[in-house]
Amino acid sequence: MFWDEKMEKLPRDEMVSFQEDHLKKMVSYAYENVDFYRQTFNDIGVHPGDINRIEDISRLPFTTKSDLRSHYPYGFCAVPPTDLVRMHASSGTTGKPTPVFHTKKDLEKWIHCMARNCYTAGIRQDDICQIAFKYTLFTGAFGHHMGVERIGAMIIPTSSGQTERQITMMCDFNTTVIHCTPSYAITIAEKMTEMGIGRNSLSLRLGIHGAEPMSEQLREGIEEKFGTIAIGDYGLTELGGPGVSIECPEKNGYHINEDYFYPEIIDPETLKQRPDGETGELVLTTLQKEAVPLIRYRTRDITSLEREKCDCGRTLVRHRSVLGRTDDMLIIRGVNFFPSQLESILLDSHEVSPHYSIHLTKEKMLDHVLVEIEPAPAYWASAADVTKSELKRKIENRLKDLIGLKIKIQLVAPYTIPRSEGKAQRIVDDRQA
Ligand code: DLL
Repeated sequence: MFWDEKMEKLPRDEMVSFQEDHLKKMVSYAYENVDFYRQTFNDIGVHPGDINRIEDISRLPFTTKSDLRSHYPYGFCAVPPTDLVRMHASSGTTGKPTPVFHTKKDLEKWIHCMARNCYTAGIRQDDICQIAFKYTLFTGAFGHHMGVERIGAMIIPTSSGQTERQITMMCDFNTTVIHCTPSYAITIAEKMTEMGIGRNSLSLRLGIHGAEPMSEQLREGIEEKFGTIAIGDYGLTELGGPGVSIECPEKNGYHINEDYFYPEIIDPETLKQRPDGETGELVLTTLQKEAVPLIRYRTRDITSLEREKCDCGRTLVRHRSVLGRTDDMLIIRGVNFFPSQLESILLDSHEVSPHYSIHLTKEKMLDHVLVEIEPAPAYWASAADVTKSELKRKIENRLKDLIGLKIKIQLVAPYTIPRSEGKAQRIVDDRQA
């Protein structure tokens, strides 16, 4: 049941004392080895010796992505470059990538977190795992690869793309676990339909899907199309990649590897901590990193924490599904919402396929949203125009009920919206144009 039973089931008081001990060491280590931390601590008059209890973390300054950017490339490294054994970088397509580095020890700990996560999801030694995250600078494929390898299951490192070949390999080699983004899972499922391959031709039983939000509707769609249980995993390059947290089969929140990453939720405006159960921005502090220690890193991801014991027996704190990033939040005529909130409505209707695109424009100084959705091919081919108009109106009304804003829907022909092989690009922002 457990990869690392002692730590996964550690009583709360023991976890807190473990975290306090590691936080103290981490803060001194960062202060002594990273100029940025020495300077920011000195600026606000905090010395590592002032940090004794876990609550003292709130006295420390935050670290942001722009701090990392302004110290590109090696500014946050606490070790000489000769001690580094691996670099990865964020998947952003504009500007310089945000790099992360690993020492030999970091790599070993990352592997441990990923093995723990993959085991929690349900991977066992006799599984055949097809890794359909892209093998590049992106952390997704390498992280999953190393975790599965540690468990001793077989890996098929297909990477993402070449979807027909991907499916053929799943059939021929009896793949039991697929690792990919939720949106690529949908692309694969759609290609299977095109190829006339049903879920019964596959041996799949489990999917691990991360790197982007997966609404409950999207999860249900994936599970139904593949006949799998779909588990979400979460992480970010700056903290090393996947390996921060994962759902267990209870699907009741993501268990955080809190012996490696200390989580807080803050109000992104006031920067004050928020209590368990309240939604806000996730902030993470590395407790064991050697190459790039990060203190109070603002992930920009919106979620909440739950500390009640999970039915799986793990005591590790959980975060709820990430709603989205603060920088992806849309503010249209004063109403705030995340694309993932629209997704649950858009996918709630069997006439609609799970492909949509959100277009933002500016008209007469006001922001406008138009959501393009693709009806399912069979519906599109057979439904009368009047039925299609009704579907459009029905979805518009549901969206209005959910977010209190009239959002225009446009039905577009099947296969019009570009398919994802990694993280889906759902938003087209033409407001500057
Ligand atoms: O996406 C690492 C990863 C790879 C995680 C594979 C899980 C599986 P980045 O490219 O740096 O790293 O993007 C990190 O993606 O801050 C979130 O906004 C988003 N994200 C990652 N996992 C999830 C998830 C990888 N399960 C950013 N749900 C993060 C929602 C997620 N958003």
